[in-house]
Amino acid sequence: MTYFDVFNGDADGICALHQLRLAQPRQSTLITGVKRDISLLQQVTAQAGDCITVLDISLDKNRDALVNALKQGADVHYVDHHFAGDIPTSPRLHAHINTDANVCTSLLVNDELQGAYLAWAVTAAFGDNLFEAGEAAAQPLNLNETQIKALQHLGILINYNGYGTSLDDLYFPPTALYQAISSYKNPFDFIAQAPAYQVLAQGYSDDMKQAENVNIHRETPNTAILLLPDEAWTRRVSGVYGNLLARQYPNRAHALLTTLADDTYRISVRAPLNNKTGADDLCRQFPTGGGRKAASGINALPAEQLPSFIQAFQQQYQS
Ligand SMILES: [Mn+2]
Repeated sequence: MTYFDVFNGDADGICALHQLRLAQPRQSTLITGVKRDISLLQQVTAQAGDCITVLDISLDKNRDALVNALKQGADVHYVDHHFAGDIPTSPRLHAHINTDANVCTSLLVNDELQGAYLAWAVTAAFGDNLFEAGEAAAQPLNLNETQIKALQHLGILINYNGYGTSLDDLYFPPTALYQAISSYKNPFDFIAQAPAYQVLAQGYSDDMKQAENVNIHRETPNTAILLLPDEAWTRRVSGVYGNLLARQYPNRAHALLTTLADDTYRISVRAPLNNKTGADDLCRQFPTGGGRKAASGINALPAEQLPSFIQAFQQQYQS
């Protein structure tokens, strides 16, 4: 019998697993990848009696592998907040899915664990750019302003580490970052003591300085499109920079486009923070698109579809 932990390589995925394994330590096979690598469940070759935990990856994008694992006789605990579509019914599937725009997987896990490791769930909410939900969830911790800011920055840094086209772009493979975090019950100790924290803080600061020099490519009163070169720093920073812009301009929707060598665009969409809707529907209209209501993306938009993407984006958020 094998345990598999399958999790998104971003802050939410890592902090969700971290909470679960603090509560219930287990030797498991870890399966993860860069944030956008979400077809993860197919990497599991399940056998009867195996226990699979799946965190923070869309069920809709993993349904075939899920159905297959259940058919093989594995038990699956699935926690997520992305679009799920039809959820298979099986006595072996324990699905905890909530696509509310103000929850994240780590907050759902926090509910399951009755707040046992709340500070890590709050960290993840900040990582997923859920600043209001994160602060609301943090109430019982009675943190001061400085401590809240520290968890916000930690969430952003762990999330930042997940962005890239391949693992080569990242400072740490997400398994390594999870392992670096796994011995810390308290995120403030991780911040104070872990060398990995210092590495991420420096990398983030360098990348963000470059991002702030990028001009806006197209702008309407409620939308802005930025065009980024395809370099390791843009692959790392585009998602967190999009989150920052969303917080700075809460009434504006943002699309960050990266020109790729094969004549496609990688796109990150952020709905306005004051109107967290539609980003998932918008991106799903295009090949390789998906995500959540507030934050979504397209992995490889063919160049000839760029005008229709821009039109659909501007139309979606025109008012
Ligand atoms: Mn998430």
